[in-house]
Amino acid sequence: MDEVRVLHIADLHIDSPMHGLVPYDDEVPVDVIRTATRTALKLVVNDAIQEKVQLVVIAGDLYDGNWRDYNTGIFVTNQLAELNDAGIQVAIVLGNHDAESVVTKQLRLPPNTHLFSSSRPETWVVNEVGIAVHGQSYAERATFADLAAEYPTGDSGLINIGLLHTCFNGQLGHEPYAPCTLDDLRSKGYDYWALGHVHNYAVISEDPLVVFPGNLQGRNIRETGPKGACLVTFEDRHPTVQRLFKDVVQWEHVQLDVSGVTSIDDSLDRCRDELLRVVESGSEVYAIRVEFVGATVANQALRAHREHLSAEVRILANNLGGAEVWIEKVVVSTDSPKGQLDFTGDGVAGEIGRVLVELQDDLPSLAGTDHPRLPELSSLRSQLSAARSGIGETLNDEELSEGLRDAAEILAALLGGEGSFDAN
Ligand SMILES: [Mn+2]
Repeated sequence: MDEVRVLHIADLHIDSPMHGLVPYDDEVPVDVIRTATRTALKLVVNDAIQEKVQLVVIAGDLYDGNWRDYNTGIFVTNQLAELNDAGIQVAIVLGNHDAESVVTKQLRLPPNTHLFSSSRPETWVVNEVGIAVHGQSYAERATFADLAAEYPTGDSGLINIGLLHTCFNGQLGHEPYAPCTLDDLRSKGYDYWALGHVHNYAVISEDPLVVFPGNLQGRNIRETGPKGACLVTFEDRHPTVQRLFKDVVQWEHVQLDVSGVTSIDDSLDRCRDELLRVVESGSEVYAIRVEFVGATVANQALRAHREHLSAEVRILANNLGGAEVWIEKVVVSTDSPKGQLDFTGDGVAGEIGRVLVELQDDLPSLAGTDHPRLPELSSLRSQLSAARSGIGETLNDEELSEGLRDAAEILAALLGGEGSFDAN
């Protein structure tokens, strides 16, 4: 049998919003970032045509949710039609984000595209290339059944591909949908399992080859690093996988260790060096969160001047040679050199400090409970919100926790005579 080439993609989330995209300056590549999920699909369709693959398999979450309007569907259908014109077949299963009950609008699919049923597992045979694709779509977003268990066993005369949107054994993160075990998958006798749902690239097993390609384009700070498709080449039914990086915007969470620095200036110098190192990885556009970590005497200054720091980092990021960079957020998670906050004093300040630390520690467990501190927390949240944003937006738990920590650090510095609040 000749070589057979299949392109495996998943979790495209076409037209998903890019979380927190704030255009703070004309230089921010807002349009590139906003349309990145679409551009990544266009690039991968071009690749499929260039690489002369015979089949493209899409393992769920092609869409991010119900289409806001028909434009989303028109775009995707046109891309499928380009593959059709090139003689490339396409197999699609629906996942939790684009389950049958979630995406209510529909457009006719081109003749090359097979969308799998959500009511039972199906086998679709691509006769021209001798491939059987086995799959089932999600009917509902919350699909907890072990779908793979009901898939048919493979046809020994064909290359068998299992197409499945699954959390696998549930230990890789992500919502616990359509769980399965490696034994389930192995028992079907397939040559390749094309999985989707987990947004990081992962090879679950070599024999049979079971792969999550990860998403095609990262969409938020939890989806970092290079993203892309998997090109699967079958020689005598034996598959090998090659990753093709197709993302347009690469997300990076830079944890910048500023241990030992003595000023904001020094911290910024270190930040510039680190950003330069990150943008050397070869992408053209980056979305970066900078988090300052480590124990430093500048801790209290960094916390007291968060907005100033954020502006300085954004200026640094705009002068990094070739790459275009959007700084998604600047986070201060530094500590004072002595480590633990010390509020052992009997006075009013000691009491306030202890309450601030306690509230911060309890914050994750406070949501929606009748914890005795809840009224104080609500009051603090609204006052900090007013002070911080000035535009009436309520701080979320993460921002509130940062605010409480800032207050405790600054109070500790005042009590301990750690220094002044000079930015430099
Ligand atoms: Mn999913």
